[in-house]
Amino acid sequence: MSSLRTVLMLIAGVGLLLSVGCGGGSSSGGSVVVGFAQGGSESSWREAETKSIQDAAKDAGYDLRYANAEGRPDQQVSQVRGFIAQGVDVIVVAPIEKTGWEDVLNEAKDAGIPVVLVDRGIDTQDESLYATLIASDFVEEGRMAAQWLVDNKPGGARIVELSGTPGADPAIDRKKGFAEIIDEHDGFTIVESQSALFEQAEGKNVMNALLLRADLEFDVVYAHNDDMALGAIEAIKGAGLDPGEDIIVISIDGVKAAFESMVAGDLSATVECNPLLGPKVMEVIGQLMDDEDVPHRIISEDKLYEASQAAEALPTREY
Ligand code: GZL
Repeated sequence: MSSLRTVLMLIAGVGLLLSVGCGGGSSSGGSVVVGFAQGGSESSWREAETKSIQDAAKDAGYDLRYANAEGRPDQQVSQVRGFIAQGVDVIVVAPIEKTGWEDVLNEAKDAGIPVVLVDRGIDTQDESLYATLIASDFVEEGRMAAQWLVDNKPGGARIVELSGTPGADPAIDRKKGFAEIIDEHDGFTIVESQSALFEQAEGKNVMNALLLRADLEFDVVYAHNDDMALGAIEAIKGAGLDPGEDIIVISIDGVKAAFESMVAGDLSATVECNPLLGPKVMEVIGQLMDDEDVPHRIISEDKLYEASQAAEALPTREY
């Protein structure tokens, strides 16, 4: 074989390799640019989610641009608009609220930028505005918490609900699922429901105020996340009461501090809601960059843990 022919064959081979081997790369040919619009830092769950997405992007070799709206919905919409202006390859959003997304997601669609919703859903008539939603089933989480309660307090209960951020998908659906189950059982009533914004300090403040109310009697606290439950537990102890005995506290998320609280006998149960969504998000981004179909809804599996299981599970908790 002449050396010229060998060189030509090598060039053709390299060309072929390049043409089939660039799946997963950005339209510009460099590494995939991902804009991630996080909604806040209100809970330990969210800190774990942020880290998971940042770490997984690094492992995948993607260029992650990170914005955090710290609980301000308008700011989050502007940050998504900023990513569109930068021409990123894909936008990942953890929406603070369910509403207010149609305009900006239409702009992303017009710009040809796929959107991946992570951890919370949105209200829209147009399902084509996002490629997929990767999140837990929050109605089911609420049902699991309520089921534990009716099984473990069969005589009934007067329940205070500490709800999450108003307008947020998990706050709406955790309320709905919980109410659905307790409504089927006599003697279970929600005597008060207030938002504590998914924050521990706010959980403590709200519970302090409720404990001072002479008109309110309750023996259960259902918190939409662990941070608010842990704040409520501080307040209950501060009032000289025994959480787990005088007032039963149950919540959702399954963060490490919740397991520690269960081992200490304070929290009675928590429904795990996995924040380690990064690897799944990056897998989906890879598929989108390769023009593969992705399911429109990807549900993370959740599971309830009660205090008796906490000591054994604690060493294995990853967040
Ligand atoms: C759930 C997530 C919720 C967590 C909270 O996917 O949106 O928001 O339960 C968090 O702890 O702040």
